[in-house]
Amino acid sequence: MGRAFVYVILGGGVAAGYAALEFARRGGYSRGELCIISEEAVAPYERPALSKGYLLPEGPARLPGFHTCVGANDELLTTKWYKENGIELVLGTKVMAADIRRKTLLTATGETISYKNLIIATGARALKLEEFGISGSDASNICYLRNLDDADKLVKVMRSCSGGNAVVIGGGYIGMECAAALVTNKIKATMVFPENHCMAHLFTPKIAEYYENYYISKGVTFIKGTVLTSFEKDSTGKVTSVILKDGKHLPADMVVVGIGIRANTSLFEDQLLMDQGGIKVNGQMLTSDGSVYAVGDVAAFPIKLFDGVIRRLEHVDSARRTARHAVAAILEPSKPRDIDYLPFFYSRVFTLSWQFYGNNIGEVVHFGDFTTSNSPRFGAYWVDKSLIRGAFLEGGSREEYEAISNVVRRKVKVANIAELEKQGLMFAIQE
Ligand code: FAD
Ligand code: NAD
Ligand code: ISD
Repeated sequence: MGRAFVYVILGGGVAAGYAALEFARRGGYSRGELCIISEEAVAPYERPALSKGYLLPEGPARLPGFHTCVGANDELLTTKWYKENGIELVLGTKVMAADIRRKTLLTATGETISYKNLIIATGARALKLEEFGISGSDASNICYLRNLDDADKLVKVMRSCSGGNAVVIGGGYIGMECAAALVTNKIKATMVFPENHCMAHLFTPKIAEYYENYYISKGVTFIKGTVLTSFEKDSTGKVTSVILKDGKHLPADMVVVGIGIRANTSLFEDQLLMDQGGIKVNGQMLTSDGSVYAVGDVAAFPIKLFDGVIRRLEHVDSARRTARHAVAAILEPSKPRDIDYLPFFYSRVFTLSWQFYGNNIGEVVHFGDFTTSNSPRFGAYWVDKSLIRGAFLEGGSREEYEAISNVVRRKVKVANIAELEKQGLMFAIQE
């Protein structure tokens, strides 16, 4: 049993949705020639909503409201849209094997799907505590967060824990956004992570201090520089406390775990070149096989702005843009154009909102007011070899974010660090 398509998008997440829209806009396929195969049961959606709007106690975001591509203020691609645009959605279908030489995919239902061009958009999976030697994280009140099912479990568990205690494992994006959601849902949150401060991969100690103090003012507790070793459970298998390395017991009605991800590369590891834990592609998102592209979290691609260094980015803007770029490369092979991507990360928690552009390398120059919790506006530049390489801003306007992104994209020269510090945000605005 089998079906044949010209174009197959494997994975039905953010990148798949944006790739579909790009195909539809360019019109480079006929009805029935393009499909998306996804393990998930629903059409592609804006994954970032799962740790933000989806977790709100009042008026939470729900599908179909946040299907792609509303996160980029573009069309809402409902199931009906895919039908109208002749794109087949093969949902609830996991691909178990891929044969790059034969150009076929084998699904869990035993179907063989063949393609002429494949776009791999398999994203990533949440790392499990078991991978760090800690068992029991399948308990009914322990939550990971990667997909809609995880988010539904989290909402259900939160609703059953109102007024109770949550322990959040991990001080990265999931930890920070979920801790904010927990206290907003009237659940006391204690964050536990091994680093000295939150968001250690991006924030400077000074930036982190601001957010930690803000979180503390909202009732979040931080336990830093340590890890958990095990869980204590009741007779029903529910976690009742988290046990830390120093033997301390943290009472827990629920646990949220955000300890990083692994790109979903396993179908291709012995068939395509890998790099940075992902599938290596060139500037057109083409893998080491001439018919196969990779986009989104799974793709390791050259960043022109970083002198062609290969990076795998785990962020939504990158998924959207690499997806569109791959489709353009497929449909316009005569106009090969290398992606020129400016890395962009952001988060929104409580009433705070920040954006970061570029690379956090070099000397850090902070600016703005780090003391107010009321409409704060502060940030930092990263300066390497006298050039602006990265910029962070909390509480900026659209124009201000555009200004900091511009100085990073242009690698503006810094003649005098003290002057940059004095000018702060004005440096970017005046450039
Ligand atoms: P995904 O969106 O993960 O999609 C991968 C798809 O592939 C899934 O549908 C999956 O089921 C499917 N799949 C995988 N393997 C198979 C298989 N074998 N067979 C069939 N289907 C398969 N980034 C930001 O920049 N800002 C944010 O605020 C932000 N918030 C986030 C909040 C959460 C809760 C999460 C989990 C991530 C967030 N991110 C954010 C990261 C962002 O969502 C990802 O970078 C983005 O989703 C990557 O898109 P993707 O299409 O590559 O992968
Ligand atoms: P992360 O990489 O942001 O953070 C992982 C954290 O896990 C680290 O900061 C560390 O504190 C912690 N950690 C690592 N090993 C640990 C251990 N053994 N015990 C305890 N803590 C440990 O990853 P995440 O927060 O899990 O996020 C998952 C993915 O979702 C990432 O790709 C992220 O980019 C994406 N995401 C992004 C956003 C955003 O961009 N706003 C929001 C949510 C999720
Ligand atoms: O990019 C995003 C983001 O951060 C969200 O919360 O998309 C979603 C929403 O804008 C879609 O509802």
